[in-house]
Amino acid sequence: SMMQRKQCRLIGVPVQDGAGRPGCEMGPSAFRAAGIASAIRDLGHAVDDLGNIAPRPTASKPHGNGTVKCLPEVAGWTSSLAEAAYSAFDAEDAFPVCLGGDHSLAAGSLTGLARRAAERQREFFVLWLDAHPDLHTLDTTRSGNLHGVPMAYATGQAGFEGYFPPAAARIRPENVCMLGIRSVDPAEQRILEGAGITVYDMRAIDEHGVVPLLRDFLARVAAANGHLHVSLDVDFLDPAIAPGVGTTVPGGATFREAHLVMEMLHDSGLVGSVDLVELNPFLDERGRTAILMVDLLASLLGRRVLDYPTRSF
Ligand code: HAR
Ligand code: MN
Ligand code: MN
Ligand code: MN
Repeated sequence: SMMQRKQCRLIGVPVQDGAGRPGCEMGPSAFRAAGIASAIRDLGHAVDDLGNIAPRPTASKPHGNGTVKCLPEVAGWTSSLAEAAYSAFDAEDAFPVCLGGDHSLAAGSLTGLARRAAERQREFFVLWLDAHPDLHTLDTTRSGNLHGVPMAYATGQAGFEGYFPPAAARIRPENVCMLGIRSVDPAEQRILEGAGITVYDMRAIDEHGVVPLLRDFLARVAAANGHLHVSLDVDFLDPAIAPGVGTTVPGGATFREAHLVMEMLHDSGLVGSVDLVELNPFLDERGRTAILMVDLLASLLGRRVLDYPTRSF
């Protein structure tokens, strides 16, 4: 078949210090209980479960914005995941999958993976599937929850120096596409306006459907022979189908919209790494959100209804 066989490397990142409420530390265990390794193996890929990483003690100054929570802890997770993701991405066919953990882990995954891509002279692209842009800086966050900042850190916004570890690599904002966005704080709106990030909110999905939006971005990645990283936040999905998350926002992607995104990503052959984040098993219902996230990853890795292409219409 045309399938590219991947060497999937599961990296458990049980961080919850970036979220406003506890529970995400159980995420990696829930993904494993939902059968993530066998779902990937059944598609013909290899799976190496590297276990869970631990945060590395990291020096971090106290921040003047007194609202920022758990800064040394999140800095420590960022440092250890940047290293673990870099190490796991040790071959062209290596396919790191970061099992969260809250979305603060993207500070480490994006910068560690981008460092490796840069060594290989591969342009690094990010598809950010989320209700939120997570584009606060340490100075603009009002909640103080650091799952709201990883995109600002990874794209090199000012104000992280001395608080977070120096970024292993910087993501070009022009190489980021956000899809499913429906909750943006005023400070994030201001950063977005100047940043050069492509943002497709839920209204764009309603008006056009996911197909032309994603097709455009994938064409840009393909033209650059880029590496595509997918960061999938549970709250991209509508809370009616994905209740296991601390930050539910109404009006999210439907079951079929989400699967169609994954199917298109698979067919593109461009994706080389993934984050699965914000799963909060304490808030889930009988594992349904964990199972849905595993099924979406399976679609991205080649699961389909029919074994042969039928898109001749
Ligand atoms: N923007 C809000 C804040 O900073 C909400 C951030 C929520 N982020 C996540 N991940 N749940 O996307 O508090
Ligand atoms: Mn997020
Ligand atoms: Mn979110
Ligand atoms: Mn690659």
